[in-house]
Amino acid sequence: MADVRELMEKIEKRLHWRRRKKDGESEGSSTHAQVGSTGALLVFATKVVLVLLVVGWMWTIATTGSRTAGASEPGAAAKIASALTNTDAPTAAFLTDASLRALSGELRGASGKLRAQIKPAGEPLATDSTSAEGAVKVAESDSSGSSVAPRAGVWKLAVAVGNALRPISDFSLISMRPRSDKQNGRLGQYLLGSWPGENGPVKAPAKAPGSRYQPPSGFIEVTQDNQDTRISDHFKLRDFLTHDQANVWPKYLVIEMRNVDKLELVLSDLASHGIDVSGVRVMSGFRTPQYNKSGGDPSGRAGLSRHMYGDAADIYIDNDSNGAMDDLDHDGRVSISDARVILAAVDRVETAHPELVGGAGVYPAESGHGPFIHIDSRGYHARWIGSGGGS
Ligand SMILES: [Ca+2]
Ligand SMILES: [Ca+2]
Repeated sequence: MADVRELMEKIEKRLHWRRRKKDGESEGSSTHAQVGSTGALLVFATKVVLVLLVVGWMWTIATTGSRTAGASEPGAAAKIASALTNTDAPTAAFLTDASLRALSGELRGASGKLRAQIKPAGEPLATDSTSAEGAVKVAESDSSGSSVAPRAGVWKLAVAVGNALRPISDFSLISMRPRSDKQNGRLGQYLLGSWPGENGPVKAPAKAPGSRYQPPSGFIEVTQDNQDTRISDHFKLRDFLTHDQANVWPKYLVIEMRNVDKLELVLSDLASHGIDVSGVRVMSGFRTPQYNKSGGDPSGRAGLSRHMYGDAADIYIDNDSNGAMDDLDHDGRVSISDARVILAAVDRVETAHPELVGGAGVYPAESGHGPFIHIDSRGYHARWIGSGGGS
């Protein structure tokens, strides 16, 4: 029982740390913070009741075998099982729900809003999500219980404690096709082209971290069936596809979750400043080298565009669904100054998260699009006022 108490204390500490971090982000109004935490408590209480009903039996069934088999040396599964069979049922429910969140929490990024992890097929799953209390594993079909990313596709993950697997809801493991599958610039029928460095040296900026200009290690295979996979609270796979080869499937995509985390942090920051971000749109996410070089309108595109490396996005906020940026600063017109409202949020996020530093460029409206902002996480600070299609 002392072990269970120790486990719970550990989990509680981690949860409190996360909560403090959240409260710190929304310091502006104490009334707000109180209302927010009361709301969160209510939601949490509701979750505990639901979890008590749904999860209780899952754990009990899944851990019964290991309890009887390993009675001499009680492992983590047996500890949790004994907590579940304890008469103090709400505590047991809290333990299972809390341990799940503590173990899967790191996967959700600094924003807490990521819903996918992207790995080349065959690579081990994140080791920082493994701890004494359990591990994150694949939770599907023939790969169930594996600690390695399966063949290319979208998979479910689970937290494993002993023999018990509990699926992580709203979260996907996306396994990529390796870059070596690309032949003559193509994967299947889809044309990607060649990255700088694949056929010669790259002149990467000296201040950039070396790895940022390496060709990508793999590609996400996007099908008509999986394109709506959510990778974070506000974004789906399809939002980042290159706008070309409309009739070719599967398509292929590079996404660095680092930048998706940054985008979600920017949206959270804007929301905390009273801006409705529900209508956020990605104008341009990933661009194949082929498209970056020659497709569409290439004006204003950099030879080493971050869009080719999957850590850049051109976004705007369009809550009135007219296809263009809204009047975010309420000056009565839509202009580049509305993109600057988002830029201010990017500045605040980079100050709070220096590891996500990168480029930001604001663009005015032109024929074909309204104002927008380019946001990337290239690893060094860059700012510009743009024209054309973004870099
Ligand atoms: Ca609009
Ligand atoms: Ca305005």
